[in-house]
Amino acid sequence: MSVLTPRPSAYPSRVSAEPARLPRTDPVVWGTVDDGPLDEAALARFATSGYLTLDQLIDRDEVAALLREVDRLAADPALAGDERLILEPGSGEVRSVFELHVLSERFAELFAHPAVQAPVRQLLGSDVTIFQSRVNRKPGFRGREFSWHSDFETWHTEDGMPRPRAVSLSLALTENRSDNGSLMIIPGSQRTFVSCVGETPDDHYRESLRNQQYGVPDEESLVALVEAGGIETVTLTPGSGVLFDCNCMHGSNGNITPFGRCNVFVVFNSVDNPLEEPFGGTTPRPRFLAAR
Ligand SMILES: O=C(O)CCC(=O)C(=O)O
Ligand SMILES: [Fe+2]
Repeated sequence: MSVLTPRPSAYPSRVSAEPARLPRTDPVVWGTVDDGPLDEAALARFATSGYLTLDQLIDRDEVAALLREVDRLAADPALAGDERLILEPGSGEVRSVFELHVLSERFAELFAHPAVQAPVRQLLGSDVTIFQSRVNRKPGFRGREFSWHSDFETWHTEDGMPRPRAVSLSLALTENRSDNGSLMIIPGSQRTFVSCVGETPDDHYRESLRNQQYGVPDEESLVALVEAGGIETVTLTPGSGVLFDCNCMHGSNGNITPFGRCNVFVVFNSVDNPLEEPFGGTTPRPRFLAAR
């Protein structure tokens, strides 16, 4: 483990023995109603809740084709042992495939589609680049949970994303039900930065992708956020999606139902928010996690 020199930041994390809740000093919505397809009400909803659902972004045939593409990538012998494939702890099944936009023409085209890009550019008030993409399969009976976290906490501390000016799209390829491990969001949490306790060992990402141990928000902060905003479970039909702010507190339960939950995540970062050196002082993570 190397000696870390964290850099000064408006969003410090993993530098103190005490957790803290800090106000977000940046906007949530950067563009205006003139910049794109979302109306005032939708922009206001995103600013208030930190997320917005988009109905039927793609049709059934495209959903089926994307599911086949995910299966193909997960089984591709050329990718066996590739660090972009993350296995479930225990079962060894493929849990995630990263860098879909590099590995697959079909996903690259999907992420470039105006139906996806236009609302994202509007929310971020600029052109965007893909910071990260992945598919998270959550198989029936044994899909593991994702503990509560803010993506921005990690991207700032470990990847040097300066500002919370990034938006994720989670696109459902299977039904996201109330009981099969759908995304849960704490509405309003995007306005608070939860500064986490602990430090970050270098090169810990391999383990953290399977089981997050750093950048874990404290329970008192989670209680406060939930008391203020509640918890919303984002149910989605196949082909629908949810856009959520990078500092939203979110997570998902395990899946013990027979209904697999398979979602594609793509993260768009503003071109005006290029990555710097990681604020936590660690070595930058590889491109498949944080494209520079
Ligand atoms: O797949 C999920 O339910 C959540 C995944 C997530 O939040 C993440 O990978 O950062
Ligand atoms: Fe996340």
